[in-house]
Amino acid sequence: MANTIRTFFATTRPTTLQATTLPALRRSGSTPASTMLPKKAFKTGSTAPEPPAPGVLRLISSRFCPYAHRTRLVLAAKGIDYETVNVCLKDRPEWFFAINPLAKVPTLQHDGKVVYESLVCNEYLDRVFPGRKLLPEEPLEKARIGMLQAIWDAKTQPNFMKVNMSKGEEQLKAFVALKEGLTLFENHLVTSGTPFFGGDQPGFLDYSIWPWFELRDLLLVNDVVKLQEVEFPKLFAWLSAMYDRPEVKTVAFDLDVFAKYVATAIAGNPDSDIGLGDSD
Ligand SMILES: N[C@@H](CCC(=O)N[C@@H](CS)C(=O)NCC(=O)O)C(=O)O
Repeated sequence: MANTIRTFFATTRPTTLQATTLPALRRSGSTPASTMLPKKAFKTGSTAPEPPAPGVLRLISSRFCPYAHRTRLVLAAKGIDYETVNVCLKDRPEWFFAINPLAKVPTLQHDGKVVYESLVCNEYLDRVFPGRKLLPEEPLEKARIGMLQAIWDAKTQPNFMKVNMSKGEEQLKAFVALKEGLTLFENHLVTSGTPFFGGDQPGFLDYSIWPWFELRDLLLVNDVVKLQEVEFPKLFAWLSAMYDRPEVKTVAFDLDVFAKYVATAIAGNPDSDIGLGDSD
C-alpha cells in the first residue's frame, strides 16, 4: 500500500485552457439541486454544468479528497444545503480552470462568488451561514486554533503521507515525526480538559484534521506504524467522540470503496467513479 495516497492527488493538467462559456441559469427557487447533478465526475472534455441557481451553494469536489472532506464536514455540521459537482482529479475538466486557477477541490460557488482552499472555504461557510459557530470570536482562542492548524499542516499531515509513501528507516523516521506532531494535539486536549479541540463540541480544527484520522487505517498500513491508545489516550477518546457525531457519520467515507479506489490509483488509473451505479 506504500506509494498510494500520493495518487489521490495525481492530476494531468489539460494542455489547452478553454474560456468557459457557462450556460444561463437553469433553476430557480429551492429545488434540491443535488438531485439534478450526476455523482459521476466531470472529466477533461466535458461540458461545464450550468452554474448554481441563485441562493444555491455548490461544492466542486472529489469523492476521495480529504481536503474536500473537510468542507463536507463543515457543511454537515452547520446543516447547510448544497449541491455537489464531482470532478476527476486525473483528467480535470478545462472549465474547472476557469473557475479556480488552481483547479483544486474543494471549490465553492455561491451567488456568483468563488471560494477555494479548504480552510478558506470553511471559514467562509462559518462566517456567512447561520448555525453553530465553529471558529472562536475571542482573538487569543482563535489564534490558538490557527497555530495548531499550522502545526497540523507543517508537521502532522505531511508525516501521515510520508509514513504511507515510504518504507524501512524512512518510514520509521516519518512515524516518529508524526507522533511528535500528534503529541502537541494530545497535550492540547490534556490542557483544555475538553473532549474536542472546539470545546464541548467539534469546531473548525476538529473538522480540518478529521479526514486523515478517518483514513488512518488506509494510511498507516502496517503494525509497526499503528497509533497506540496508550500513547495518545486523549486523542483516542477524541476519535471515539468524533465517530459518534451525526455530521461525521453523514459524510463518512466508505472505506471499502476508498480502498478499491486506492487500488485503481496504484494500478495507475484512479477511478473517481468507483462504486457508483449506472444511474449515478
Ligand atoms: N491546499 C488545498 C489542497 C487541496 C488539494 O490538494 N486537493 C486535491 C485533491 S485531494 C486536488 O484538487 N488536486 C489537484 C491538483 O493538485 O492538481 C486545500 O486545502 O484545499
